[in-house]
Amino acid sequence: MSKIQIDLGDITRLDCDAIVNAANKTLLGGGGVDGAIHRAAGHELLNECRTLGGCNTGEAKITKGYKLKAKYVIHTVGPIYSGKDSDATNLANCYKNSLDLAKKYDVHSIAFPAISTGVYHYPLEDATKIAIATVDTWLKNNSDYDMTIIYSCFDTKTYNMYKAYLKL
Ligand code: AR6
Repeated sequence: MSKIQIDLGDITRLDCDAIVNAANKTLLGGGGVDGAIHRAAGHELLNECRTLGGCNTGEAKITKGYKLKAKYVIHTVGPIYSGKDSDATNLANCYKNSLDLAKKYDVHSIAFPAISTGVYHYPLEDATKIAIATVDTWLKNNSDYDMTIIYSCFDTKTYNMYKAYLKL
């Protein structure tokens, strides 16, 4: 059994097993959702991130959630939009690898921000379609696993885009 939800607002306030961070390759913090997560989780998150040795585009690493309600933060690095075919593959890998890692840690509810659609300039509509298709495929391939997906949208434009494509 799985459920898909959309939430409008700040991902750091969500009460779920894991929230996903749209990080950069250093995993040492930044602006956007990355900055918000580091601020809300506290400095211990940065200390743990320092031990991880960074992360390649499309891959994912996990830490504890510290002061967040979420038990874990899954850090993934989206592509900086370039218009190449590899952008779509890399973005899809962010969602797939985050979900694989989540399952390994017995996570049953996970919130995703709209990875790469901020500072990394991935066109929102294309990114939304990739996110939804990749998550749907993962849920189908893991149909014996109970996973709730929350698409965390920080603005109404993103929220409405997800709403249109999810047909909720
Ligand atoms: N909760 C949910 N979504 C948020 C929040 C929040 N608190 N804050 C922003 N967003 P971005 P990227 C949305 O730029 O494009 C960082 O500096 C935002 O409105 O955070 O993957 C990293 O360190 C947008 O819809 O991530 C990297 O250097 C979405 O999250 C770089 O930015 C993603 O925007 C990553 O860029």
